[in-house]
Amino acid sequence: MKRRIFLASSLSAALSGCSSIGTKLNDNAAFHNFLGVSESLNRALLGTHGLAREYADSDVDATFRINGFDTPMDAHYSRLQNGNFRDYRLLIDGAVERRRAISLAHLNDMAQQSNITRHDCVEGWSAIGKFRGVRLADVLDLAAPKASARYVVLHCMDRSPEGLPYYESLDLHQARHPQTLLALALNDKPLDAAHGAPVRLRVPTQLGYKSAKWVGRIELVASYSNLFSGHGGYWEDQGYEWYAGI
Ligand SMILES: Nc1nc2c(c(=O)[nH]1)N[C@H]1C(S)=C(S)[C@@H](COP(=O)(O)O)O[C@H]1N2
Ligand SMILES: [Mo]
Repeated sequence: MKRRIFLASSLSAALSGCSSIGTKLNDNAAFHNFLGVSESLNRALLGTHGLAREYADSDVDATFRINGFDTPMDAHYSRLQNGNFRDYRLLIDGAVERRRAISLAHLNDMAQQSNITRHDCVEGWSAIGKFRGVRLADVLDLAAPKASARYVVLHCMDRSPEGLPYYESLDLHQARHPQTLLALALNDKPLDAAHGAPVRLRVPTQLGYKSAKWVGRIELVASYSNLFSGHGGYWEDQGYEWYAGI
């Protein structure tokens, strides 16, 4: 535990922030080595099958920092937001038996699950928040992934300053982890726009950048190598680790 905190703060010293380090990272072999060491250490210390620690209500941080790209401001997102997300549909497609387009009302009617967990950003800050939503596993069941499906790709509604869409991926094991949620609420309030309204991923066993905000589409794939730059996520395409376990 101590060692993990040390690693996180060393990372923060090495980095200036998620949104400004993309190009620097690719050239930085020392950083890559360091990240490799911290990855294997973290896996050795905590394993990949355990549960993230859950906290008490009294541990919840008063403010949950906002990080990453700006809230989408395009016509599509603005229209959804102005209509209180009544017209939002979570699309599930790719290697599934049943393509789905699921409304927010439907997601809110499904069995809800909460966890109070710590979000760890690779920049070296953490925040404890209470997330409520549906298990990603339950949502996947609605679409019935085919046997060929190995990864769950989350396509987001925001873009980087260069115009690249944000996306992330999990393998089916992480996607079906009992604490992995499609979160609809943070600290007992519906997600606000800056924290990813109306639906964000919350995966407390992995670093913050895996917890994709503003999720619009979930695609089941056999491999993510054909998507974007082929590394399974926006930050992964800039040189970050894909697994990113904590
Ligand atoms: N769609 C999208 N999801 C994202 C990001 C982003 O820029 N776009 N940033 C990631 C990073 S680096 C972090 S630390 C968290 C921040 O979530 P928060 O704003 O709720 O703290 O969202 C993650 N998910
Ligand atoms: Mo982050």
